[in-house]
Amino acid sequence: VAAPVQAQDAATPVPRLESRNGRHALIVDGKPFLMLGAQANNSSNYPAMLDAVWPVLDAMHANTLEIPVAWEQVEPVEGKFDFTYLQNLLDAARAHDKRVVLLWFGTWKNTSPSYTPAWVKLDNKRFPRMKAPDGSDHYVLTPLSQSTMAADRRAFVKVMEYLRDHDRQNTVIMVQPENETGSYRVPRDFSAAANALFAQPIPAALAKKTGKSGSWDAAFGKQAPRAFNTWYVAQFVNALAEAGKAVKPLPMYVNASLAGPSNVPDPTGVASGGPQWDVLDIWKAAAPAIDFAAPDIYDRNSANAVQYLDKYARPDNALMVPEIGNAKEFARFFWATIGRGGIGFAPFGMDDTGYFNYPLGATALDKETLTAFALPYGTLAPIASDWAKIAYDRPTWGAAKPDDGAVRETVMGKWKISADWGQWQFGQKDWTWIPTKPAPWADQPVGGVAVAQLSDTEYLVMGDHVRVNFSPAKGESNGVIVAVEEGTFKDGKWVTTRVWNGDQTDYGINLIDRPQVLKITTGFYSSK
Ligand code: N0T
Repeated sequence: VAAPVQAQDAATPVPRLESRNGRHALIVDGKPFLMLGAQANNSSNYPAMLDAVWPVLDAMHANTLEIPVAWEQVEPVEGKFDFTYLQNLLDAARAHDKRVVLLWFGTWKNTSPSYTPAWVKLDNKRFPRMKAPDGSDHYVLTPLSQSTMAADRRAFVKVMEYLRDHDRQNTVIMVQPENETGSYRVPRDFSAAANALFAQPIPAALAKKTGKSGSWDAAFGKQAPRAFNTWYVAQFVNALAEAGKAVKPLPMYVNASLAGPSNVPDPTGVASGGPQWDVLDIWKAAAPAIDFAAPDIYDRNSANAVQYLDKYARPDNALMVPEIGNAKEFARFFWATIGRGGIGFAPFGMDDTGYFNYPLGATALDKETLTAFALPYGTLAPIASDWAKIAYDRPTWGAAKPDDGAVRETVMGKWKISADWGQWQFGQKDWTWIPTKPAPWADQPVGGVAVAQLSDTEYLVMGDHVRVNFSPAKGESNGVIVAVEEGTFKDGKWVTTRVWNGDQTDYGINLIDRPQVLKITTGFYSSK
């Protein structure tokens, strides 16, 4: 299910992100890795809570836990570091055969300093809050403070040193410095020093990246306060990432509290400074040590969720979904994510501590909810590395059932591939010659498919609650499905379990509620 167990303490190659031809791969243990992730609740970052985490990950077939480590817990007293929890986490993750993505809750956690140590929270002179336009203190620590940055960086580097010295087997595969950075309501620091900086021309690196010039106002208009804060937050986070990578060069990413999939948000109505899709170029210019930015998706509207995926899947930005709601309707977006070459996915709040962030996610982790994620993860778990390797090299496509249930289709090579929803496995839902009742999933927000084109004639197909159809792209009448093989990969080679035919293929390829992997071979017959 998960990556092979490493001998305790044996050094392995440090995980890295690779990109080529606009596609991306997370390399772990020297080979492509698909992160079948799950994020624990915010306050599960204590040894006593970890036992409530692993059974949920096991039930979902997850291979990676995303979990915080907080500044307040590693440096409760300035200069005195405590890594008891981190060691506990490494030991337990290894015992449960899971990898870890470590979330550094420092200066910004959902913008707020809530996870900073008391000695930071209470010293507003050394670690100043932003000023609102009226001169009052805003709750967010300013990104312009060098003393805040230096203190946060020192603690973060200690964490990275601990990993360098105690995690030679790379149980921790990625690090997220800070969490949902930015500032709500007040889009930038309005202190006198900040105002002076705001009156300066924009930095040269930003001018180069964006082709803009002049003052912040001249370059960014209404978005100027947000662009300004984005630049300085990104520089701050970059300073942590750069120093941390100098110690141990793990991949590092940042996550965004999203503010709409297509609009340019009002700077006062967004986590201003965070890596929302419309300011990614600012982040790229200011934070070269950050490997990618990632969307935290809590929007159940299918068109919106898919637009977010498209906005973050860029040749210069690997797609990874570090948080998505854990209600069952979010599970379908796993297929849309990996079909876009996504390197990982993680529903949020996956532990048995009894906390639920509804209305963002589920009201309870009942069997139905867990199964919605366990099915796609269970499909990919045995072939996760094979898929990640294929997706790095070959064209892929994925779709989630849209809210209106419309068919989704694409052209890959010589074939049109369509995904239909709410069909039984036999026949057509619009048949009238025989009484039919709708499939139980027909009115449910479930269903998805992922396809990889393996060669000119072969396709790998996976999904759930979907009917997949292949037809010749140009309407040729001599196109045929040569074989539909169910199977898996062993040592990187396809192994067939059985061949689907007859009822199993007469009405399309129906993937409903089993973890099945199909290899479909197509062809065009000649009459000569
Ligand atoms: C997410 C999660 C956790 C007025 C929410 C989403 C996680 C963080 N934040 O459970 O806190 O650590 O990254 C923010 C969504 C805000 C919606 C507020 C509406």
